[in-house]
Amino acid sequence: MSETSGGEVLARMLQAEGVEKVFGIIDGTYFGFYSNLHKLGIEIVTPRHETCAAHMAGAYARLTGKLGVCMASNGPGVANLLPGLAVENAEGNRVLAITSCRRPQIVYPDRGGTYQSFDQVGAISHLAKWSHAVVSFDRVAELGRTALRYCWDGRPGVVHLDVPETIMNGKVKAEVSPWQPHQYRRVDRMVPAPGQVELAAEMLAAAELPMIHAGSGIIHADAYDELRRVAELLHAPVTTSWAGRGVLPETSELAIPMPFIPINNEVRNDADLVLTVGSRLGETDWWGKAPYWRHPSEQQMIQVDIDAHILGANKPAALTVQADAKLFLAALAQQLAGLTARMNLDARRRKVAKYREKIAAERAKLDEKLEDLAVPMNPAHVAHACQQVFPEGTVLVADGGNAAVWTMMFHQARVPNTILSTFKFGMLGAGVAQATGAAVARPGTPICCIIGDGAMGFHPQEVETAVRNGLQVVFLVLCDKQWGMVKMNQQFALKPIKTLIRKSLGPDETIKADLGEIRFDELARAMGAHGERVADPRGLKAAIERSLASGGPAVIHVDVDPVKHMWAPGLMHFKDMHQEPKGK
Ligand SMILES: Cc1ncc(C[n+]2csc(CCOP(=O)(O)OP(=O)(O)O)c2C)c(N)n1
Ligand SMILES: [Mg+2]
Repeated sequence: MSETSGGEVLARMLQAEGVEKVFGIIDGTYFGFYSNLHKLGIEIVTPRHETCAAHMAGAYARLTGKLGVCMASNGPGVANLLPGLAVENAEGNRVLAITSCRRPQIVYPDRGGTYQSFDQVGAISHLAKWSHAVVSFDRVAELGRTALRYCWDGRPGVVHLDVPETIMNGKVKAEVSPWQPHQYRRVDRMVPAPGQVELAAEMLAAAELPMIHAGSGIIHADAYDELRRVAELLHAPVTTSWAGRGVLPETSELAIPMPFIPINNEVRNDADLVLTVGSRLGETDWWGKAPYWRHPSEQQMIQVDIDAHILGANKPAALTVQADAKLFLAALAQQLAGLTARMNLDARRRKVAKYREKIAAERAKLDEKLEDLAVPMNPAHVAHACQQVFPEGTVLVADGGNAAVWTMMFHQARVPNTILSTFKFGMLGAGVAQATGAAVARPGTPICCIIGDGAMGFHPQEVETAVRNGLQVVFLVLCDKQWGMVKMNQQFALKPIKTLIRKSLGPDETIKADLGEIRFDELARAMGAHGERVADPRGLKAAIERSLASGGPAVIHVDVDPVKHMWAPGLMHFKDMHQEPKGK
């Protein structure tokens, strides 16, 4: 037995788990942890705000399928980490947070006046899958294994381990070599019961108009090919959750892109059987309820999920299957291959062709906005130009507000798992760190981040993180000098008729909705990045090309027409979503 610290034990466990990166800001209270990460060759990526460490870990986890690990130091570091953990847990990203806390003798409970201390587990346990403190050195390894077991069990989310500074740094005589992951957690995929696969295949073959609803469980299971195969065998249209967008490339005739909400509603009302895979059917899926979906009395559901707590949670299911999505869909495809002769494929084809016509018409209507060449530009140009200039398969990060709505409407998801946002949380500013985390996950390829001027103001400092770490993120900041999305809501709340007639109220008619200007291009240059400012849509592509050619991070300050920006397409559906669906 040799001398070791709790920090070393944890670092070695992470190494055994294959962890290659840890995101966080250094501090003396866990020197024993990160100095060992460093010694073992695990890279420490340091943002300039702890909440960004959580988002970077989340984006990294989602894009790589690996565990995202972040760390923060007791008191202020952990307090700064909290919003990021709340968001990453909500989004369902596999993030392990390791934090330091003060010595066990003076915390849990606080002796009264303990420096840099609060009830970290108490706070995080409300926003994580599991959160516990280590109470003595002999439990570091055991609780580390428990944390890792939770990380890989059920729906991904945040798991937290709080480790006292004395245990992190203090040395004791102990066994150093960690258990291997298969010795303490499930490492194989969960196999579906064969009888359930057969039954699902029979139901889907017999259905008149089956459809598939796919969530981000498809991403976590890497089940894109299997999803496509099942959809093709059934000739079933595929809708997705917002976070699942692109799991079936939108170039497929069976893909019903999420932004075309009325067509999504139509598909969901036509289907007599829904195969839901890896989705909770949450509020952004309108809870699976009428009138957005057909009433359960006329629409059966087969629900497949890795997490038993999701099955039948929001919509009644005729068949619930707890299984890995990839294995289930692969087995289902095998079964379905023998049943195609029994399917009413002609009827399904006719329906899908109708949906395609409607999508094309809707697309053409939206694309009329691209003919608008006024200065400052119509925001429609931004995502469109990005898709033309960035290489195919570039990860696109859409931050919140109207900037995200415009981005979603003018981007086509052609490659699975290439869109990041905070779909469930709508956390302004998270996109900055998601983009830098994405660049760590996809080294050597540029990342595109489209973000509002309000949101960029939350975390512009992370441009320096990108510079320091050689991460090629191109930020396109849509500058309307207002909290655009909220200003639009306010206008309708305050003076709806005048808003409809004039399109915009006067400067003193809204409440604190306007912002001053930050020259994001100049700010970028001050941090060592490339900076551009563009207001003319005819100059946009060239600005993106120059930014990419700079080879490093870049910020393009894009002046958009503030009134057109407020009138983002599809906003009324977003407002509707905030009400309980009226169907029983
Ligand atoms: C952290 C955070 N604070 C507040 C909100 C509420 N909110 C939603 S959209 C929005 C305005 C966004 O402004 P901006 O980032 O400039 O984007 P725009 O809508 O102007 O494109 C606000 C304040 C939020 N979603 N997230
Ligand atoms: Mg704005």
